Order: sequence, then structure tokens, then C-alpha cells
Amino acid sequence: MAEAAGDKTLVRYAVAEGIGVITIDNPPVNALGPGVRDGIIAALTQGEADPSVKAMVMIGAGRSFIAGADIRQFGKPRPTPQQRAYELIDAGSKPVVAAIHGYALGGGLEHALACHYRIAVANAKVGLPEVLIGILPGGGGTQRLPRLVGPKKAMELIISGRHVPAPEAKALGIIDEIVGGSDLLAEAIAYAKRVAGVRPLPRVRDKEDRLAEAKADPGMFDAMRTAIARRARNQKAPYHCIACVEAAVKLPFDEGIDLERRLFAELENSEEAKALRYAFFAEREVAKIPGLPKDLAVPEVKTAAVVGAGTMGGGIAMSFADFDFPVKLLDLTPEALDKGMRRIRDTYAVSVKRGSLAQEEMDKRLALIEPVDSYAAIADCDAVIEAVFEVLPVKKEVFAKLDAAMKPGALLFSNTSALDIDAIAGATRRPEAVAGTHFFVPANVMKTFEVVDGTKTAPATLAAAMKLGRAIGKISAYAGNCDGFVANRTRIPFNLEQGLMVEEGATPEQVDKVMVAFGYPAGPFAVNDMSGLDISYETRKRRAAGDPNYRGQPIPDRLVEMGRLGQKTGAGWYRYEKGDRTPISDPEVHRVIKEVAREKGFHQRAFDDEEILRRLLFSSVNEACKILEEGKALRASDIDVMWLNGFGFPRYRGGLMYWADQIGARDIYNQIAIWHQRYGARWEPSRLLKQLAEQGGLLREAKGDSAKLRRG
Ligand code: 3H9
Repeated sequence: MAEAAGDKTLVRYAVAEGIGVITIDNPPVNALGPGVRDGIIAALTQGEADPSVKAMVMIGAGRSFIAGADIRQFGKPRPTPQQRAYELIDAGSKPVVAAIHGYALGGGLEHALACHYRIAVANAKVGLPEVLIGILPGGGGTQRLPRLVGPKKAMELIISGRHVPAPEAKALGIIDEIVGGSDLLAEAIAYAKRVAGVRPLPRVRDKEDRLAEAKADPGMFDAMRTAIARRARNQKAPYHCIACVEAAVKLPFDEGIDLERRLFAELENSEEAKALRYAFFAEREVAKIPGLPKDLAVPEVKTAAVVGAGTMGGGIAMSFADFDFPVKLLDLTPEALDKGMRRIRDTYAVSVKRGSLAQEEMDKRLALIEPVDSYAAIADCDAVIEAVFEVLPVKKEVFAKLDAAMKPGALLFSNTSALDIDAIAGATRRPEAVAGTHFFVPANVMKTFEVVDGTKTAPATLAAAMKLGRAIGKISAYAGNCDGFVANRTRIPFNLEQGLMVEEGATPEQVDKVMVAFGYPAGPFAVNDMSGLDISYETRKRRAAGDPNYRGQPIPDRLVEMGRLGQKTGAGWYRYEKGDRTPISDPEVHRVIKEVAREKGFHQRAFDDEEILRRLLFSSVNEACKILEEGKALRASDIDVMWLNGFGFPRYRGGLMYWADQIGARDIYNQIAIWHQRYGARWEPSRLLKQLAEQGGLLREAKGDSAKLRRG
């Protein structure tokens, strides 16, 4: 290959067999950072000017084509580009072929859409995920994609931001050809030679036929607005995406581009975009555990087992199968195993019925889950996750058995949500191989995956647990060993205040309304009804038995004693019509609340919405600060990641601590100090919060106390 420009640049240009090859080389994902866009423009200009070049290929070095604009540059001032690659390609006289492997996302796919042809290897993925960071495709994507796939499909892809596998992209018309993956560049050069002489050049901007579908169905844009109203409430980006696709249909191409640019600029610095960018980077940061040796040999987990075929164990086994991971499911009686496997089958069958899972895929996943009834049958697995009853003596017994049965080097993980991981590890002779791996409910759906670090957990065990979580599609997050670990511990005060405010006069409906308006998919009382009121009832009874000063929750206790266990009994905090999950306000509940308040002498008063929101969330912010000052979490942003992926906190608000910064540590501290006076010890302000309030500083940037952290 004749080199026409320097090799060590972000974008290389060379000529091979009469084809100009533009290689983007900006590790790790070829983001369009400073210099890359200009490099592409320079290379296109060079190829256009070179008479020996008949066509060009655009390709990415390393693991991807182009993952999009450099997200770190958003929100910073940048010069308006004098030239754009899309326009150069449209104005050019030579065909350009995009050769895609890995990811072509956002601006990456937009570059490919401006090319005349797109080829891809079969495992490549393409998409316009901008909406997930609160913006819209600003490089012509909203105008070109509808011209290829039709406006309806384009809206679906742009509003979901999903990654489309190459074969589907080919079927949709985004990709022209799927090619073998062994030498993409050679395939691309051959393809470019084949199309070099084709005229006129096929420009996506000129394609009008697919736009006609909107003429037959002019209501599709408003229908889409209505369809996303619940999901997209409080957000602008999804609606701006629809407006742009509508413009693609109704306006000439260049006017559509103008609108796209204008709306992009409006979104770039919006509050939702800032929060979503923060969430994007927080989710990458959470994977990092400082202080682990760079050359750490992380044991590879190829085979896994789950102990306990209950709801949790079954969900965990499904998490493995969903990511193509073979897993053994151990329970000791045929009845328990049968019941567990039946539950798994039924859960998959619901997805098949809904159309979100193909029958063959369900069969494939079920075949990956092997029910077994003895410890000997799992002995050779690389890792085992215990998911038995949440009672310490039971867990210890299981760990002693695992220790005796499992091969040397196997990793022993416990799916405990609160128990002391050191006590569990103490039941084995290999505490260095033990860590907590806390799944959320339902385990096959929720993404938060807390990895709990015991006093003796080896760095390699910790790293392997973090990696295993990612391998099964979870977001692994570090947690120190303390009661409730990090996620649940931050959530407990929220749950407590929720109950107390109802004793004091707020209604469940009002609390739920406030939190739904804030952006939660459902209010906390409606969620209680979904999970059932009986579990926390049992916990309270147990605690009360062991602690004469235990402050119970008489209102939900009374509801449970009346047989109101939630959705499963047709009544809880709300009532439900048969076969319908919509919560209906129930005067009977209001009567019970008043009755218990009278009996217990609770003073009831009216609440305003802001007070409800702040009491719920400030209590958790305070607890999060205490966790950080105790060195039980690495970073405040990890807590945000857990709240976003474990508790339904609205993503466009960034997370608990990011949201708290919008109010400011000082105001939060002042309010908490007042509540401390009024309500007593449970509102004792955290020292870290006080310090941030006095000295300034962002809550979201707080780190775990380095003197107390086990890692770092
Ligand atoms: C856009 O394109 C706007 C356009 O319309 C044009 C407007 C004019 N920028 O995720 P990973 C970093 S908006 C900066 O762990 P994976 C990431 O932070 C953009 N950095 O890898 C991490 O850094 P570190 C639309 C980025 O293999 C490292 O790369 N595109 C970017 O699990 C590895 O990332 C998107 O939204 C970026 N665009 O997943 C795609 N992308 O090592 C965003 C990654 O320091 N990216 N980094 O922590 C992704 O979804 C995933 O990174 C991807 C790879 C699927 C590509």
C-alpha cells in the first residue's frame, strides 16, 4: 500500500489498488475527537484530488468503526466547522464505501450514512444512541436514516437509541452487504473497485421513496409522541428527534439539516443532556477499582453454578443463560428443582408470548440451564453463586459444603443482600475466594450488581466478580462489607420516611404522585404493592421480637393483618380489579391510616409536595455521605449508578447525588440539621455532608474516605 500521509496520525490516508483508504485510528473506540473530523476531511479532499484514485474506503482501526462524537467535548465551546465530511462526500465525484466492524454509532453511523455504500461484518452493530445522552443525531442522521428505512422505523431506532445488529441493519436497508470478517479491508477494497464506475453516485440525501410512507400515514408523528409520553416525560430530546424526522418528510433535505442543527444546539447544554452525560461516564468509572495490581491475573470464569432454585436463584440462572453462559442450577430435592425450572420456563414463555423473545431463543436459553441435585455435580465449575435463604446459619452451612465440594481455585460468591460476608467466608477454609455478589429483584432484569469485598477477599476474586457481572450484562459496582452494603443501605432511610410521612398525614397517593412526577416509573407505595407487603412485615416482626425498643410500622402491619398483601391479594396500599395492575385509590386504606393514627396518637397534618420529595431523597443523600465517610463505597458516582440501575431513579436526573448537587450541599445540610432537631437521631447529619456544606464542593465528586477504604 502506498502511503500518502503520515502513519502516526489519528486519521491515515493511503492508496491501494487505486482505492483511497481512510483509516480512523483514535483508540479505544475511534470517537470523533479533536483532529479526527479534520483528518477525515483532509483525507477525503486528498482522495478526491488524486486522479489515480477511483473510489475510497472509510474504515476504523482497532476494535470499531467509529463510536460517535467525542462525548467529552460536549458542553465545551468549539468552533463552528468550516467544512463537514458529510457535505464533502455528497459533493464528491467518487464513491466512498464505509467498511464497518465493531460499532458504528452516532456520528460514526452518520459518517457511514453519508457514504455511498456501507458494508459490514456480521457481528457489527450500528445505531443512533444520541437520545440516551439527551441530544439528537446532529450529523444528518435524522434526515438520512428515514430516507433509508422509512420515517416510522427511523423514529423507533432514534428514540430507542438501540444498537442494531448488522444482519438486521442489512434487512432494513442501512447496510448494503454483509461480508466475511477475516479481512474487512480487502473486502472493502474489492467492493470499492466493483462500484467505482457506477453513476450516478447513490446519495442517501436523494432517496425519496421511503419517505412516501408518511404521506399514507400522516398521523404517525403524533402517534409516536403519544406513545412515548410516559417514558419521555420531563425530557425534550425524544420529542426533538421526532420533530427532526417529521422535518425529513416535510422539508427539503437542507432545511431538515438546518432544523436538526438548531435543535441539536438547543439540547447540547440542556440539564437532561448534562445529567445523562454524567451518567454515561459514571457507568464507565464504576468498573474501576483503584489499587488493584495492574498485572493482576484475573481467574477466568467459563462455567458457573447457582445454589438454590428459588425465585432469586432462578433469576440468576436466567441472567447467565441470557448471555449465552452455561449454568448449573442446584437444589437438593426434585420438587424444588422442578418448581424452579418451571418458574424459569414460565418467565421465558411470557416473553415469547409478548413477542420480545423468539421461541428458538427460549429453547436455547433453557438448554443452557442444567438442573442438578448434588454438590458433586457442580464441583468442577469455575464459580458458584449461592442464592439460598437470607439467614446467616443457612448460608454458612451452604458455604461449608461448597468449600468441601468445589475444585481448588473455584470462586465462591454469595447473593446476600445484607449479611456479613466475612461471617459467610469464615465458614470456609478459603475466605480469599469468597465475595458477595448482590443481584437485585428480578435478578434477570435488574442491572445493578453489587460486588461485596470481604476482609479477606483476594484482589483477583474481587476483579473476577466484577468481570463476571459485566459478562452477564450487569453493571458491577464495588461495595464495602456493612449492613445493607451500599445500594440497599442508601435506600432504607427513604423507605422509612415514606412510611413515617403517611403516619404524619401524607397519603400514599400523594407520595406516589410526587415521585412519579419527579420521574420514577411508579411511586414507592405502588411498588410495595407489586413486591408484596408481607416480606417487610415478617422482617419487622422478627426485629420486634429481638428488640423491645424497635419502632415498628403499625399502618402496613394493620393492612397485612387484614389480608391486604398487595397486588397478589387484589389489595394493599391500593385496590386492584381482577386481572388489572392499575392501582385504584381505596377509601378503606385512608380509614385504616386515620384509625391507626388515632390509636397511636400520631399527629396528622398536610404535606406539600416538595417536602415529600426532599424528605425521601435527603434521607438517602445523608446515608450515602455516611457510607462514603466510612469508606464503604469508592465514589459518590457509584451510588448514582446503583440508583439508576437498581431503583428506577430517573436517568435524566443523573442519580441521587447528581440531583442533590442541583440543590447544593449547603441547603441540604441546613434542612437536615433542622430535621435532626425536630425528628431526632435518625436525621443526624453526616460529617462529610457538613464538610461539603461548609467548604463547598460537589456531592457527586465525593470519594470514599481513603483512610478507611480497603482498596485504593
Ligand atoms: C454523537 O455522535 C453526536 C453526533 O450526532 C454528532 C453531532 C455533531 N466519546 O464503553 P466502554 C470511552 S454522540 C468519548 O467501556 P465498551 C469510554 O468512556 C455519541 N469517550 O467500551 C471508555 O473510556 P475509559 C454517540 C467514549 O466496549 C472507553 O471509551 N455515541 C465514547 O463496553 C471504552 O468505552 C455513543 O453514545 C465517546 N463517544 O463499549 C456511543 N465512547 O476507558 C457511546 C466510548 O476512559 N459509547 N468512550 O473509561 C458506547 O456506547 C460504548 O462505549 C461502546 C463500546 C458500545 C462504543
